[in-house]
Amino acid sequence: MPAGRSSPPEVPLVETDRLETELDRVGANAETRAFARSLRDKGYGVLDLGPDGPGLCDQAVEQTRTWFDDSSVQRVQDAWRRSPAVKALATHPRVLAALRTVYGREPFPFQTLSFQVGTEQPKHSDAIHFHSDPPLFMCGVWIALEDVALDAGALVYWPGSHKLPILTMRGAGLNRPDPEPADHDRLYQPALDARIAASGIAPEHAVVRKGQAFVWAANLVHGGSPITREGATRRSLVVHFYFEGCVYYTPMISDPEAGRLAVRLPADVRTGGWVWPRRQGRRVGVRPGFFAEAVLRRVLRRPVASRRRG
Ligand SMILES: O=C(O)CCC(=O)C(=O)O
Repeated sequence: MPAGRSSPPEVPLVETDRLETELDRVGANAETRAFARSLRDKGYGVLDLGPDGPGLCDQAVEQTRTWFDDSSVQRVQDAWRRSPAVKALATHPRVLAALRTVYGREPFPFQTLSFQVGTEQPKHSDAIHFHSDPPLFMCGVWIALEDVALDAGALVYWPGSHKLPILTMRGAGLNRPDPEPADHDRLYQPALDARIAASGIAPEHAVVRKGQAFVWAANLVHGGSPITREGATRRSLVVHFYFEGCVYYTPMISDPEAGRLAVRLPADVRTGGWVWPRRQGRRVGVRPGFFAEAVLRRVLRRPVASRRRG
């Protein structure tokens, strides 16, 4: 918990009117204030990693290059386990300090995804993949490892969509207590598409520079835009963060309305260990499959490559 606070907030400070008081309390500089207000109002904020950022980006590209020698590899999960530069970016002090201030709990990175080209990923909110109890203590940090060009499949996002109600599997029309990943494509995706169309929100693109981090709130709708220039690269690192002292779960296979959570055991990139889910300070049981997976990944320390479909 950040120094000077007695008990952790149940709602991220960035979602409350206590944000400005906190910015004053920590003596936040102009960049952090602008970042915090943008995250509050639009659901995203940009941070510059500072003088060491571009060099770390180059090293991260170099240290992950051989994974992409196989052109069918689309992404590499958890390269931080082998690449010191990826780990340094995922635990960058500027990012940790800004998140600590705006959320009011201690942030920890639990996963990294390395990309060489754009993902063209359909629109989604991370709150269907990773969520927390109390809610919204999760965010994504997208780091540009090279300057981003619009035609290289820039990250696309719908500003302000983080304020829409969180779409759950039941909210998307599922009438069972045991959602499966296939239900996501069948129900969640069309329901989210319809919700965004009805909102009238126009999409924007994250055309950021090498060494900048684009941070999105858990419920900001985002995805990868089409690559319109053949052969364009879009080297990037996505770092997913949780915050200490929460329950962590996978909403896509949970029934939060009935209190049935698929509780995860997230890795802790800072230490190489993990962070136990907790409610009111007490440990909460983890789904056995997730426990086994966490143990395996910790022992093997091996990044996982995913190939393009089709
Ligand atoms: O990098 C992209 O194009 C999308 C990444 C993304 O949506 C995610 O990791 O949640």
